Amino acid sequence: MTDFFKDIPTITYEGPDSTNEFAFKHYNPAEQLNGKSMQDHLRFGVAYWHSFAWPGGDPFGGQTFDRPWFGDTMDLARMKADVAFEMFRILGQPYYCWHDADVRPEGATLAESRSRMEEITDYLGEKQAASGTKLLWGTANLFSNRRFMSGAATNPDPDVFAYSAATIKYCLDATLKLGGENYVLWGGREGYETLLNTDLARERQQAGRMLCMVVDYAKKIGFDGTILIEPKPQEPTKHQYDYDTATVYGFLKDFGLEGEVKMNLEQGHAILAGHSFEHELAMAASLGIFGSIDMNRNDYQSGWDTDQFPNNVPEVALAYYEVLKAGGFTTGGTNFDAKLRRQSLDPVDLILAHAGAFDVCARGFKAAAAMLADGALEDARTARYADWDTPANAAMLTSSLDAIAARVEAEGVDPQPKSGRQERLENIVNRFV
Ligand code: XLS
Ligand code: NI
Ligand code: NI
Repeated sequence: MTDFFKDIPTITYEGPDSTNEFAFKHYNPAEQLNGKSMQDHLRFGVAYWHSFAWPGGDPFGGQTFDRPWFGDTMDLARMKADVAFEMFRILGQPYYCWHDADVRPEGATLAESRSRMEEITDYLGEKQAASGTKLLWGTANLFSNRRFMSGAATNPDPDVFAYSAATIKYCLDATLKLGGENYVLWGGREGYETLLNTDLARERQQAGRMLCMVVDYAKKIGFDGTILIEPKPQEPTKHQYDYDTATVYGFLKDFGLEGEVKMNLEQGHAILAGHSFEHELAMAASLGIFGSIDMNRNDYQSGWDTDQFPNNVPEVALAYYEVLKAGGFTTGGTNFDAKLRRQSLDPVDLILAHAGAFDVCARGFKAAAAMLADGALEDARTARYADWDTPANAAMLTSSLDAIAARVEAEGVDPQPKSGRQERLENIVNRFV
C-alpha cells in the first residue's frame, strides 16, 4: 500500500441518480447484458504510460506532475507499480497495458534493459496474482529513445533494426510471462520526415520482415494471444506507414499476414486520418481484422493526438455499435489510451478521469446494445440492399459486362432513385443516445 491515493474510496456502482463523485452511475461491472457481464463486454484497460509515466509536458513546457515515483531506479519502478495497482483496486480495474519503458528504467545496455524487464515483470506478476487485474497487452517503446529517431524496423541503420528486434523479443517474452492477451505494435517512428532522404520501398520491406518475425517468434514461444497493429497517420513523423486500417490491410496482404495480425484501433488516430472511429471499426470488421480499441478523444480544433478521456456518449455509442456488430471483443478490450490535461495535478483527478470514462463507455455500450436489439437500423440497412437477393441480380456479380448490358436492354432496366433516409436513421440513433 502507498498513500498516494489516501482517502479516496473504492468506486462502486450506485446508479444514474447518484450524485456521489466517487460512484459509477452507469458502469455496473456485474450487470448482465446478453448473457455476459458489463465487465466482460467492455474489458477496460488502464494505459500505464499516460497514467503513471507521463510527466505532463507539452511542446512548450515540461513536467507539471509531481509524482513521488518519477526517477530512474528499480525501487521507484516498484513504487510506481504499487501506486498503479492501488488505482486498479480503487477502480475495480480488470486490465492494464504497458510499454517496456513505462514499467522499468532503461539500462546501459540491451542486456541490462532486458534483465530489468524480467525483474519488474516478476513484481508485476505478483501484483496481478494478488489483485486479479490482468494484462490486456504489452508493447515495446521503439520511439522515445534517440536511437529510434529515424525509425525502428524501418531505420536506415541495420543496428537499429537489430536492437528493435531484440527489444520486441524480450517484450513478447514479458507479455507471455504475464499472461498478456494481446501484443501491440504501434509504429511510432515507422514513417518519414522527408521523402528526400527516404527509400520507401526498402523501409516497407524491412517493416514487413520484422512483422513476419514477430508472428513467427510469438508462435515459437507459444504465445496464443493476438498480435495487433495500431494505425496512426501522422505524429510523431510527417507520414506514418500504418496510416489507417485500409492501408495496414494492404500491407498485411502483401506479406501474407492478413490471417495472423489484427487491428488495435484508436479513436484519436481515426480522427487524424480523416475518418470517424466507427469507420475504422467497420472497415476492420469487414476485412476480418478487428481486434481491440484504444479509447480516447481528440480535441476537434487542435488537430493533434490530444489523447483526452472520452466524454461524448453518442460518439462512443456508434463505436460500440460497430464493436457489437463485429461480435464484440474476444482477446481485445477497451484500453484508455488517455491522459489527464497537464493542469489536472491531483491524484483524485487520475481516479475520476477513469471513473468518468468507464461511465461514458458503459452508457455508450448500453445504447449500442439497445440499438442493435431494437433492430430498426439493421432492418433499414437490409432493406436497402434487398434487391440484390433476387437471382437475376445476384447472378450479376459472377456475370460479364456484355451479358449485363444485353439484359439491361432486353428488360429495359431503368433505375429509379430511392431515398437514403439518412435523417430518419439519425433520428433512430437519437432515440437511444
Ligand atoms: C500513440 C499510441 C500509443 C500506442 C502504444 O499515439 O496511441 O500510445 O497505443 O504504443
Ligand atoms: Ni494508442
Ligand atoms: Ni495515440
